[in-house]
Amino acid sequence: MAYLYDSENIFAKILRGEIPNATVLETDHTLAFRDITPQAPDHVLVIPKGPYVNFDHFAMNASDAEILDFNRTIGTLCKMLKVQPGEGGNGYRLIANSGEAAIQEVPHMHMHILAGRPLGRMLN
Ligand code: DGP
Repeated sequence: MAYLYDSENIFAKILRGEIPNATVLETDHTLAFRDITPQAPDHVLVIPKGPYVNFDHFAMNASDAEILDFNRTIGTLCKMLKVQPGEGGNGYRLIANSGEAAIQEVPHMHMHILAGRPLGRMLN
C-alpha cells in the first residue's frame, strides 16, 4: 500500500506555522491543539509532526520514538484535561478516523480526544 502524503493539508500548514492553532501541548514529535469545531467541552486533536496520512501509515512507519512520544502525549493530555474520575472527570474517547469510510476530513494522521460531557454509545 502506497501512502501519498499531501503536504498542503491543513494540519501540515499548522505544523509549519502558516495557520494559527490553540496549542495545548507540544513535544519533540507531537502537537496537540484544540479542534476548531469542538464536539465536546474538551476536544483536542493530537498529531505526529511527521508526514503520516492516517493511523496505519503512522503505526507501520513511524519510529519507536515517535510512537512512544505520541502515546505519552495522549497520556499527559488525559492528566492535563483531568478526564478521570477522582480528578473531576468522567472518562474520555479517542477516535482516529482513517479514510473515506470513516469520513477522514484532514489527510494527516490525527487522534481526537473527546471529554467533558456524556459521550453516548460509539457505534451506530
Ligand atoms: P476528521 O474527520 O477526523 O478528519 O476531523 C478533522 C477535524 O479537524 C475536524 O473535527 C475539524 C478539525 N479542523 C479542520 N480544520 C481545522 C483547523 O484549521 N484548525 C483546527 N484547530 N481544527 C481543524
